[in-house]
Amino acid sequence: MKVAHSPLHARHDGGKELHRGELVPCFEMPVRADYILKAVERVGFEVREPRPFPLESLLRVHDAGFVEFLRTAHEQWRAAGKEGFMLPSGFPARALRRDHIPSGINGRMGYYAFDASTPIVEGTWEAAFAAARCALTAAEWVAEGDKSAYALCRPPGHHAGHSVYGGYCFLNNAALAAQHLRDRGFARVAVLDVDYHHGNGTQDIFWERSDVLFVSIHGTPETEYPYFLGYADERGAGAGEGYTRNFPLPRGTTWAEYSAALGAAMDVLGGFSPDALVVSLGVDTYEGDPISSFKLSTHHYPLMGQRLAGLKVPTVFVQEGGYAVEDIGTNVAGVLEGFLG
Ligand code: SP5
Ligand code: ZN
Repeated sequence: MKVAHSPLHARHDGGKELHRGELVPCFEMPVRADYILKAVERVGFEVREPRPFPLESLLRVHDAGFVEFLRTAHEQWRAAGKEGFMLPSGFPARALRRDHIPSGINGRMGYYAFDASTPIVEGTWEAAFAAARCALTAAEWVAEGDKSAYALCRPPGHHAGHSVYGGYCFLNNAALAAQHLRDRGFARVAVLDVDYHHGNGTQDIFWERSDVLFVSIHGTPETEYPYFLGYADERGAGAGEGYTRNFPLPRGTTWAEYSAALGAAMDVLGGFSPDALVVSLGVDTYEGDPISSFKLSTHHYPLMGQRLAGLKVPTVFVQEGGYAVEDIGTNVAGVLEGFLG
């Protein structure tokens, strides 16, 4: 399996996130990618740099003003005389919503962000754009005939919507891969999101579409991030009604319970008869994860990969979360090796 990876990911570093009322170093840190890279090299995968997809590629799933904000946010921050990482402190919540985009950097940031745990630093744009290119490149390899490919993306993407960022995500790498497969002729594309957190961004992007099925298995938003989306009754709208499916599970979920939900998700995927599959591969379902509470063990990840292979369609894996850094590589490589059989 080929792996798309860019060293530019390391430019997204040095920010802090608001966690339990305090600013702490980000759980989503560069060393995550280093561990994954080592693990995929150890099992013999070929690592390549992404192709130079242009900025316009991003506009297939993202709003132009949003992309322009991300590209220039830190410049605007510095032009306002500030330095270091940027975090928003005010948001257009329910009573304040009138869809005006403030010109000042703080209001602008709050307009596009949905949490205070996703700092922008000077190198964030470069890293996020490189990650998006990794996802597009992996999708392109599959369009060219590879049966599977892995995009080692960092920062992750599944929380980023059409015009919002949050949850450590800026550009939606998995959605870009899915859209690229559509654009390259795969008529029906399914996205399966196995990250511990609901993929609200991917859901947002494909909410009204019937050509891209979105299925997510995650910790229940009643208690888990992102809190406001990911409930079982969210099933898409308009032409997309029935083409979004959510499987929320309680804290403490074990492999037995997870495996049953995965079976139900696989049935939905099989019923769609996809021409290609994108897997939003977060391994924060791991028992050792510092911010999550499922109980999957390292030996369960190859079993997950094996199950996904059962769909027998070209598959693009896109890296999402996973914060138990020392085990992240083994767990990711486990899924990929299990898939290859
Ligand atoms: C891509 C991805 O996995 N993003 C996750 C973003 C989660 N951010 C906020 C997490 C809040 C976690 N609450 C911690 C409880 C610790 N026991
Ligand atoms: Zn996650």
